[in-house]
Amino acid sequence: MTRRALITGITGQDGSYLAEHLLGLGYEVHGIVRRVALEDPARRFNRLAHVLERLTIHPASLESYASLFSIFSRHEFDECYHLAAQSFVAESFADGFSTLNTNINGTHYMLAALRELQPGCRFYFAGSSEMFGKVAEVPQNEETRFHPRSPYGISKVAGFDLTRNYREAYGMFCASGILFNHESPRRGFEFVTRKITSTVARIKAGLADELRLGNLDARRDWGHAADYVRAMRLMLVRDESDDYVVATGGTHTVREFCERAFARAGLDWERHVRVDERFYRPAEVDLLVGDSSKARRELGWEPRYNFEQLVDEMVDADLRAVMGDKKEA
Ligand code: G4F
Repeated sequence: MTRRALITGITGQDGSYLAEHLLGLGYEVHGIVRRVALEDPARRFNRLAHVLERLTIHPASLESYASLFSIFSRHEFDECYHLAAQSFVAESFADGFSTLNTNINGTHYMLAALRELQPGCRFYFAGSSEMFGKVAEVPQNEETRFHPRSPYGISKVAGFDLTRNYREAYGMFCASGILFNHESPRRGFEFVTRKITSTVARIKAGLADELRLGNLDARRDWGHAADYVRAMRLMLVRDESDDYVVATGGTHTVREFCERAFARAGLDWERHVRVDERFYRPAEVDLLVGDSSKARRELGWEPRYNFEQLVDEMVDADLRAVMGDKKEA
């Protein structure tokens, strides 16, 4: 029987890779998007343009329990991937209230509506390494204590706790992935990796000369989003629900990302990168590196991309995009 999946956040980086992955496995894929997105399809669905005709899109808002209830009362799902969130950490410092409202209530509404109407639907929650924050140990695994350092991280800890509580209190199949940073050519421009690779391309094309960044010493465990969405599904096809760290286990500084990205385009990063205090955060998460041995052992998951392949793919894609734009201009 064809399995039917619902994805919140389907227009984002992870949502688009997950939709492709599930379609490739023969799933019927549905997505929730806000009504405003439907009014601007060319921009909002750009990551999904190649598969859009194969998807069923429902207008709904994570801020409205009634709109989610309405979808679950009309359509039955086998699996629900809850990816939608305000996911930019820096923005969560600027507007903590709306990050907490959207991320916590949105997750709670999803779980409550499922419990009411489809308690048998399997639920995936997009947890984050930001939950570890001021890390208690290195590397971090499923047992590591949470100490979030941003409103975003706090909202993800609450979502994680809600998800576990629905599993324990109501016996629902609820799993959380604790995903470390995952990037790709579809990453939003506000995140540091895409900010770097898109600016590298603009510098190479002569459209910009400098790149202003914050903390170059921050370290992240960067993987590829296409690898990480495979882990999400593997969590939902197990006999029992559980929580898993998904990470490469490798760590690099923002400086090292710059070095590799500029070199890929034949540029010297030190000639173009400037440190700008405006991009520092009130509280930083300095050393995130994940121990994903449980996911590798129990899910049979492992990443296919390494750090260098990830950076090169992102730079190459941005170079192609900028050169294409220049030709058209
Ligand atoms: O790319 P970032 O903005 O990602 P961050 O904060 O690690 O969060 C991402 O990964 C999380 C998983 O751990 C997700 F949960 C979250 O939703 C998001 O996807 O920043 C990475 C690092 C930070 O330490 C930041 O201080 O890069 C540093 N950085 C230095 N200069 C910068 C900049 N970050 C941004 N966005 N812009 C800068 O100019």
